[in-house]
Amino acid sequence: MKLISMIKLAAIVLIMSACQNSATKKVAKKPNVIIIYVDDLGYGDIGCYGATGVKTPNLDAMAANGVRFTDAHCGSSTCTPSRYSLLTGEYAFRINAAVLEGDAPLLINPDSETMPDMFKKAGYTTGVVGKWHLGLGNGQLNWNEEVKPGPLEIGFDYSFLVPATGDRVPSVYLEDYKVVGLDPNDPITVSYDSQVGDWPTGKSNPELVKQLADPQHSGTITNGMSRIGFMHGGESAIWNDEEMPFVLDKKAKSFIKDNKENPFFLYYAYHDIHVPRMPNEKFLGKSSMGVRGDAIAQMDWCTGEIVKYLEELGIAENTLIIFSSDNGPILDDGYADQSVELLGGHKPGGAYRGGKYSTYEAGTRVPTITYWPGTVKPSTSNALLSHVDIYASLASLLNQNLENGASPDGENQIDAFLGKTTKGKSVMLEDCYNPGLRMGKWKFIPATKRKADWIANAKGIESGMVNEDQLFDVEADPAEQNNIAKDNAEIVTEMRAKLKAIKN
Ligand code: NG6
Ligand code: CA
Repeated sequence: MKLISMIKLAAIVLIMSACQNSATKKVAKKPNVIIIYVDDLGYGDIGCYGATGVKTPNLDAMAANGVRFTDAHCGSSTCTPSRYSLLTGEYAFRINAAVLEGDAPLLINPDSETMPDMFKKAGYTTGVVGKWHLGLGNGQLNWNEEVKPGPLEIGFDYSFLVPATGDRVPSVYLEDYKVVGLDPNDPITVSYDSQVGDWPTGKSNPELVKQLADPQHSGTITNGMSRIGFMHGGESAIWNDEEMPFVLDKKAKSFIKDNKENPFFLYYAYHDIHVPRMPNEKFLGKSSMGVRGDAIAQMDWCTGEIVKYLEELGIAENTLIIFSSDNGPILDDGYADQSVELLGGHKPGGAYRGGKYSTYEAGTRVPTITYWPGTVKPSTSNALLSHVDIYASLASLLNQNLENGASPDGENQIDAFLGKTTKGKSVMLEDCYNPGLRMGKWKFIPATKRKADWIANAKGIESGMVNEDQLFDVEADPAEQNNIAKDNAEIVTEMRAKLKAIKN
């Protein structure tokens, strides 16, 4: 080869490797994203939001070094609808989503575009660890075969699930399509209608349970707790509630480790602090409020573990964590767990009224923190935000177009989520049993004749379902005590029209 062509060749090789380098650098810059979703954590339940009965040092540090939101809302005041809107960017009322039983079919249409689909298109590996509660299968679930469709059909590459809730059977983990630890000679049968097999229930053998339960939670006893629904078999697969946080922590960490070299999205959904609350002995007595407070301490520990692990792996500065909850607080949600949640003036819903199941503010206004060391500047933001916007906001962060009807109800609020602006949504739906609307400081809940069946009868739960229009100024009256609908007829008319427009 002539010298001149050798020089040309060397130059080409140099340019090519430079291009490759910058391509790899660009890939490495794609931030990992972890959504940590707590179950039933109220606005006032952690230290940085005013908790008094329990210490949450890990979350307080995260908030002090991230953005702490004071007016961010989950999609709905119950689990299934909130998670549906988080992962699809669509309000759950559009498909009539409600709290699902443990054998309900998959709620998200596998043909629709989802948040994990968006991440995959952007070149990410996607995983879900923890509580699912979005249904599995097509309606004829056989837990002894491959359980699908599920998360893997809606965009996740990996899944390790608590299939529904901690208080619903089957009390087994599902990894990808398979029940973990299942002995094929001891198959699982599940029913939500009537007793299956001969395992004791909370109704037949209340002397066997660790916590007494209401009639709905008096089905089959597994690991000393009666649950909703009946199951038999799969004994070797039954989870141990007290070990659950460690099991989930291990799975979340191994997913992170396996993907530390490439961009990943992890949806990490805790079982805590949902019922049954059975924290590990490591956390018993960590709060002054009984097991509900201890479960908060445990949840705080789990969060600290993830932050520390990212630091250990050297990827903390390339990882955005979004921390929040799927609905507001609830005290005894079926079990008499002897907690003294209100001791010492602890306010699970903070200054707000209502809680889980409710359209009042505490139903959906939940602790929300974004944390991305080196990128997100520490601040407090009063931007009005909804989790329904997270999908569209992350798509914008990754320069992904939303196509084929993706995220129909989501707005791009990425600047607000990253604390670059405190201007959030101008109008926000609280997609609860009786949907309400926020417009700036105004909160409107339309009159309804509908009764929230058992919720209306449940002690201490204010659903917000009343037979007259309600309008509150949540800035001046955060506890929604003064209904000023009658004095502000024009605002009521405007907000009613906006609510109707969203519904249509
Ligand atoms: C309700 C359960 C409640 C809880 C909830 C789901 C009764 C009386 N109550 O139906 O205990 O499991 O469903 O909670 O059965 S959520 O956080 O997943 O929405
Ligand atoms: Ca919940």
